[in-house]
Amino acid sequence: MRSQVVIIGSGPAGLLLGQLLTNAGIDNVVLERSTREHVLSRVRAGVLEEGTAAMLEEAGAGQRMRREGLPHDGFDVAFDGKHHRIDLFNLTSGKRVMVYGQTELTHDLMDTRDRADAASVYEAAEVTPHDFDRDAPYVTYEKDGATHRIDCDFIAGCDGYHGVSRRSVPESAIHSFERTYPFGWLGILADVPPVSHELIYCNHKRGFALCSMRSMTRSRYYVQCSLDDHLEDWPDDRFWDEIRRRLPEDVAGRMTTGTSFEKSIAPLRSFVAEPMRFGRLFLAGDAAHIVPPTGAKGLNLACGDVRYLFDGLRDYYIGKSTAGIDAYSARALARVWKAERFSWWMTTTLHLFPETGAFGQRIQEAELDYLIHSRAASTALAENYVGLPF
Ligand code: RFL
Ligand code: PHB
Repeated sequence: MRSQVVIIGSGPAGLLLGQLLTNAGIDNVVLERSTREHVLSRVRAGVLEEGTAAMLEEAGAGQRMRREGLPHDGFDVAFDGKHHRIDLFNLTSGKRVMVYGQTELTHDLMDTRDRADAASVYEAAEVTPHDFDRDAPYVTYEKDGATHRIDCDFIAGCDGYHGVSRRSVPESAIHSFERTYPFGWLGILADVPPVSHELIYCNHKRGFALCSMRSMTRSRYYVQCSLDDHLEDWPDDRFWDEIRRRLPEDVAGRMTTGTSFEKSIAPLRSFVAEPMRFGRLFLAGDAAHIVPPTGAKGLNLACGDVRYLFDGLRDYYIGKSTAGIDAYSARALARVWKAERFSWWMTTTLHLFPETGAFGQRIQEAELDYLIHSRAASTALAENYVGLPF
């Protein structure tokens, strides 16, 4: 079999790239290790930048988001028992974000791909990219007891942090940068109305907390937890008690609690692999970089990579120019590092870091005080949160 582009991974990056290519008449196959149901069962991101929402529209998959997504013009930062609004809309001259779950976005892109009759192979085992340092790359995989081969022009590695694409590159050709954080996020989903119509990011001496949502009847809440914690340590009652202790009293007092139907612990990590192109293999999304979730940047950054990669591939096939694909890695990395900086900064400013001691705590207090009293500081936060331009 032959296809112009083989896409490894059916997450947001792979599906969005696939749809844009399909719409441009560039044929592509998506190879996914898991089942479609498994991909859709992962609860992850919730906040889309305007640029991400616009790309979903461009791909022809934006109808449900337009109907069901919640546009947000601001969010609250809470500390020292009080909360302060960051007015995204006014600080950025009219930009906002869209609260719409990654699960929904993935669902919409899968449905759009089905309608376009584009090829996806789920439960593709042992997916392996070959010869991407030469002119005729190909990808092999196992399915139903047989080995399959797809010859192609390019391979897009959109297979996440644990995928095969980055691991296929010789170690000497890749440079990785990493920071881990000494805590995790315990997150729950519950069918209770959100405590506030906007998100609340909360710094507290017991640790960070975040109030988010999926709809006006479904809440997504997080608390900073220890990396040694297990889900059994956190029955719902303990979760609700803990998050209420961390929130300002007026917020905690009006919080509706209920039975959670999803609960998970995620470690926090910053990671970048450079470069993002190796001959005819491109890395995009979590395959190339990870951010801690505090700035809501992971999914958005994956879509930013797809912007540059799709534009480059379109120029290659339709404009007969290699300029876009040649510039891909440098353009994507310039934006990636800014989002890495922002996510690291938001994580550092809002979480409890016991090892930084009293000095670290005073610096954090000064940072937050400056943030809410300086229009310049609030603007810098708002500008990064709504998303830097592509
Ligand atoms: P994905 O979504 O990980 O998709 C990769 C796909 O590749 C498949 N795969 C393979 N397929 C074939 N062969 C192999 N060898 C393969 N290995 C892997 C996988 O099964 C999967 O289907 O990467 P992508 O597309 O780059 O998308 C990135 C986003 O998913 C990620 O950045 C965000 O979810 C991060 N993230 C958040 N991002 C935000 O923008 N806002 C948020 O609020 C936010 N919250 C989060 C998050 C990530 C979390 N976790 C658990 C990592 C909250 C959490 C808890
Ligand atoms: C979420 O709703 O899951 C969410 C929102 C904002 C973040 C991280 C996660 O910064």
